[in-house]
Amino acid sequence: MTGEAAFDVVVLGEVLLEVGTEQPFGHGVPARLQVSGDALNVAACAAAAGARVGLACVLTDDELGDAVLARVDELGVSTALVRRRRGQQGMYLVHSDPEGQREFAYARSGSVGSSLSVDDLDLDVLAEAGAVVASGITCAVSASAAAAVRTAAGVASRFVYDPNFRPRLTSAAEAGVVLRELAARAWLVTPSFPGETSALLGVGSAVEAGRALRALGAEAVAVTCGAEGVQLVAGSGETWVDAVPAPAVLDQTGAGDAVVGTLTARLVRGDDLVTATGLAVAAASLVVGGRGGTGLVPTLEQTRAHAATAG
Ligand code: KDG
Repeated sequence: MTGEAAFDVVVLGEVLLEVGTEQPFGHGVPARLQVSGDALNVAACAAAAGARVGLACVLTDDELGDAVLARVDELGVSTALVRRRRGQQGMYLVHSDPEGQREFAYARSGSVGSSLSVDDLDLDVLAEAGAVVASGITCAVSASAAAAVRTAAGVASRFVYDPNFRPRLTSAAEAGVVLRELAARAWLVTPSFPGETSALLGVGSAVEAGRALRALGAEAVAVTCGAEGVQLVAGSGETWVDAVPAPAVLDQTGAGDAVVGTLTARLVRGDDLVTATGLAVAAASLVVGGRGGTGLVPTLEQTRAHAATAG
């Protein structure tokens, strides 16, 4: 190991084109094209929160891939770990969702992003990174991507796992098995309550979920409880962190990713768990004021100012 690591945070996953509408889908409905995907949303928020961030993903080797790559760069995320090859860019449709209730409609089966594999990873870079982040979505998109996540979890000094359960990509039973396996290697796990904690762990409270994941081996658990706050369960104790009221709620897409990205970045940059979580909930409460996963990515200055309003 020579000197400082290249990255504070490396995120693994698939970048997706996002087609967003404000009305139910239908022929002729005006749509907005954006670049998103949970990995990019996490990476963008981590970069905005002051971390040096790399995104390990696969993009197409055409003009569309060039445009997606330009957006990754524009969000302050390094493109050094991005691989390019022939294939189809994955996408999803989202109808702006203030309540956070809707399922995404995907066109990603066999996409270039889901072809991510261990061969695409630089294991030395992952081992040196301050933290490596992956999600249940990445585990669900293909066997090769799931293997890449397992390998990354094995080499990372701090592995962060966001279960991000998507019933259109996997079953609760399978996602639960993957969660249990990866929790055992995790520095931080970020399930959501009540959806993921009940479907994947079969527990009825956020604290029980945190305890169950700690018992499986996770060092710390941050159970996100939507607009209420975050339940932390860690070696240092069990702490509740209140959410910060959102100034505007247009679309909840990416709110959970904002928590994961901001929390991971601030922990790696040296904040304690409670302070980092306070900033993470503040960032998420600003993100819901934008449309799409990366429609509004607050700067660290904006996030700190917003967190301060919570008193
Ligand atoms: O967390 C938000 C993501 O779910 C959204 O950006 C779409 O990445 C996405 C996915 O694969 O569902």
